[in-house]
Amino acid sequence: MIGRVRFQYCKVIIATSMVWMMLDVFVLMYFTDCTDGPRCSPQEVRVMKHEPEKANPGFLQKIFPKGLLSGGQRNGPGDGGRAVKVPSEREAEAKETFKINQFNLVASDMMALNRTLPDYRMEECRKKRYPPVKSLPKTSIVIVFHNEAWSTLLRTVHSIIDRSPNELLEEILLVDDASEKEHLGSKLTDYVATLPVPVHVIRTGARIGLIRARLKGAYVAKGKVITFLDAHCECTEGWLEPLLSEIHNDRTSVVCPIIDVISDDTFEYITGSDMTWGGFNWKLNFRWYQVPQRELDRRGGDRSMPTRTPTMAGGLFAIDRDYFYEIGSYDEGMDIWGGENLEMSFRVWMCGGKIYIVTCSRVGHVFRKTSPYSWPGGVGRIINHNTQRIVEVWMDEYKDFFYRINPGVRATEYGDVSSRKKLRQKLNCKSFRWYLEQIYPESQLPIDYHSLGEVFSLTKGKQIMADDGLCVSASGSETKFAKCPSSGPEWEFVPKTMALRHVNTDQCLGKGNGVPSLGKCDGSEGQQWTLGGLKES
Ligand code: UD2
Ligand code: MN
Repeated sequence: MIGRVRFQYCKVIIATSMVWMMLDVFVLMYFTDCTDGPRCSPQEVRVMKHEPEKANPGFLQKIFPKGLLSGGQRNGPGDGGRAVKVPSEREAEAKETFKINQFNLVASDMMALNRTLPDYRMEECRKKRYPPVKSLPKTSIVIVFHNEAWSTLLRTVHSIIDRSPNELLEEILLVDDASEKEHLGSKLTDYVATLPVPVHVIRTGARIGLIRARLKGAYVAKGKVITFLDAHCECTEGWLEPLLSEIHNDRTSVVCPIIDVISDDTFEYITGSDMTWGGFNWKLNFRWYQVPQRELDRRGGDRSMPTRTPTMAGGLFAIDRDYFYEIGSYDEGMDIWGGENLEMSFRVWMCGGKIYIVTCSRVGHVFRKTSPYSWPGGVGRIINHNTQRIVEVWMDEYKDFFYRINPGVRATEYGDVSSRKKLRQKLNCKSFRWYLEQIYPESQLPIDYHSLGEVFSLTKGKQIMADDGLCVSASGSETKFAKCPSSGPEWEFVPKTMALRHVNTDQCLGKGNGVPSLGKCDGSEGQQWTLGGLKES
């Protein structure tokens, strides 16, 4: 599907500038590869010695005095987290190559692999004192990738090495999920061998998808903690200590950094809100929502305290290695991409763990609008397969609600889930209702409801709920969607005519297109609604 791009290698010699001499750092030459003729952009690691560095741990820290790396003083493209301006003569090329990875490859290739970023932490975080490095657990970092670009992958690796106390890094494990790019072959293995931290490349052989690829990485990980990252991230100053320190305090905590946005267009580093947490909608899509007041109160208004989050985005988190296995690692029956984050979120909460967003830890991620790679068997089939595995194992009676809202999902086979059900039993996990009531009461999954047709539900509070927190509200002779609860009790079901009557205006709800209509109650078929749903408790 994706147009193959021919990668030729060429070499660019970059000499560092006088500024660097004045800064008393080495003047070095560095050889890098780039993709083809006119695109031989300086994809260098600036001021980096090109020699095997294994014997010299922490050399980046020595070269870059503290504060220099994080201060954004350099002035190359993208330094300081700034947007990259692609020169006009390369705009066409940038547009053309965007489809390879679904981000601006030209911009990424223009930036140093170790571009500088400011320290984005809030004041309170910078003041925090964590346990000394030697008492914190070491971590293995697992990064899985399929056809990742050289510059984004290696920038992820460099940002880890540059901005973590290297004593805390057991190793970095790069799991190659059957990539078909030449730059990810022996060139990658050779390159990472020069880095000052052990970096290993693991090959899955065949395309197994991100979930099973992560399991492969986890399997060989030696660190007491496993930290998972996507292959297009940038870690910022102080990102690791707060994560490890939470796990050190409580090994059943699964911790995520704040995920900042690296623009897919300019690679500008844009900080995300610390007031956001993870949820999901009726289709079981992961969604970011505003942290509710209840959770702010629990933290006594201290925004530097970790936020308890109902779900995690999935790509970036750390977990105690033994706990990862105790709690059921991942569902190996899941394919390629999707759903594993909700599966793990439900499982961790329901089976006794916790999930936090650690607001003192920030990692940037290139969010893409569409997926760049192939989906063997089709996107729909894969997502439906994975989603059903969540629904069947974890959602109890809410499964009926889910299938009624998403009838199409059922058409896909989902394989055998008996071992996952057994796991749930063995771990003595709580019910999905418990999870909704105790962990995610803000969820838009109606806790008590009757379902209306396939799309709406009538709640006990006499509201008609649709997806994503919207309620049907009357406005004159029409209806509109408004944030729930829209206003007081609005709708009641009239069993005799099977109508939904708008209490204040004495009109009835008709089955319009998309947004329902409102009209004089006439008992017609277009105003008849069937109620189904859960038994009332
Ligand atoms: C999000 C997560 C991602 C994962 C996904 C749901 C973040 C920032 N990202 O989507 O980690 O949880 O939701 O499954 O929270 N990959 C493979 N093999 C494949 C497909 C993907 O190795 O067959 C790699 C890919 O190269 C990348 C990682 O898996 O490094 C995540 O994939 P993505 O970046 O397409 O996922 P994303 O960020 O859209
Ligand atoms: Mn990603």
